[in-house]
Amino acid sequence: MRRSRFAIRLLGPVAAVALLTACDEGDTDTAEEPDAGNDTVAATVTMSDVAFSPETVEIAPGETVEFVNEEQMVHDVAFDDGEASEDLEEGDSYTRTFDEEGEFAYECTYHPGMEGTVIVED
Ligand SMILES: [Cu+2]
Repeated sequence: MRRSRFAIRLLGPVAAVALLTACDEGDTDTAEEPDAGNDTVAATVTMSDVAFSPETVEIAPGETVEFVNEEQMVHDVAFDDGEASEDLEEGDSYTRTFDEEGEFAYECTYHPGMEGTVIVED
């Protein structure tokens, strides 16, 4: 009786470690996925300290912006026009190519006040 209880207690931590290991492998796989298309990235926006940096980027029509999450906190990139990334974990990136001129505001839906703008003009 005592032995089987001891065995059950041991299984808890082992299962937790197995789960963590599985998550790590998942992250690695996601990071190795190729970016959508092979458009040239004209600007990179990083996510760290619960902020987009730089908050405003200016590009020309047809250029691509890359958003990279550099911290251990899930963020996303949700544009006012409806375009949005998946949830981005540390090391994940999202790219969007802008063909039209205009100002494209976006935010992280998880963190109020975490927002930025992409300005597209010739
Ligand atoms: Cu966020």
